Amino acid sequence: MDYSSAMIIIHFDTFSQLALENPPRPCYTHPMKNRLFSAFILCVLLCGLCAQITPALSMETSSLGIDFIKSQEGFSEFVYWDYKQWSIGYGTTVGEFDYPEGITENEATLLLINSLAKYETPILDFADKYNVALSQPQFDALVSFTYTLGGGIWADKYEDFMLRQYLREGLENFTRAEITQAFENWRYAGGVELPGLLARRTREAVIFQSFKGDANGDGQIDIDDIIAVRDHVFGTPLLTNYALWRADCTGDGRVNVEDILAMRDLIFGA
Ligand SMILES: [Ca+2]
Repeated sequence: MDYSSAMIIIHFDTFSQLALENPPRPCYTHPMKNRLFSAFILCVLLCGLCAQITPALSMETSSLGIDFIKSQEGFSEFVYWDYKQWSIGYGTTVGEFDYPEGITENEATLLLINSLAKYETPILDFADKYNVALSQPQFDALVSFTYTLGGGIWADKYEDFMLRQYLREGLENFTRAEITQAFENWRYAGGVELPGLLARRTREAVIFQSFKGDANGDGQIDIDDIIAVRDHVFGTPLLTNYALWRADCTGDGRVNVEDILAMRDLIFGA
């Protein structure tokens, strides 16, 4: 919801109500007060406009995104050597001799959350610079991607890598297979292909290409998605995480019969 617009509407309604209850009285107002009031109103309007045209700058990794990174990193109570650096918890970089007593899972989650800004900011800077709009699943997938590669990957000197190129040129110009491949290209560490890293890239690509109605995440809305949501609604809840996000076709935060009807309308026409 655009709260800035709502606030302005509420303010105008309040002003209208006050005007009805208190008819204007002739009075003297110093010209400087008029100018200050005009400047104040202009600032309020400009702030509202800025809030509307820079939504990407306020994005944060969702709780689903944090859970995904945790699931991919795995938990380590003690410091360990992770390819190029010492890490602890859910892959948080630390010094070799930090946390000699180890950490709990809650402490590790806090360390992870506190470290996310350094991966989120380069993505947001890139998105802002090239006017790239990102959905929440797209942003989450890019944060997970960047978590393993470092924020420097979004620097201009790496402009030849495919995912970056696709984002700049518009994802609608590329196929689902091409976008998946753009993620899976980053499956090597030290020149060695790592199956675990490839699996993570594939999962990131599915999250990245999430859209409402495609419950099973295969890239299209069809009868299989309706069956998946039907089974979830009428049987044992089966859908979790981003599948639940995709199944929420109406976008009201719940998965129910209304989503099945919305998906039916998308498939067969309203
Ligand atoms: Ca589907």
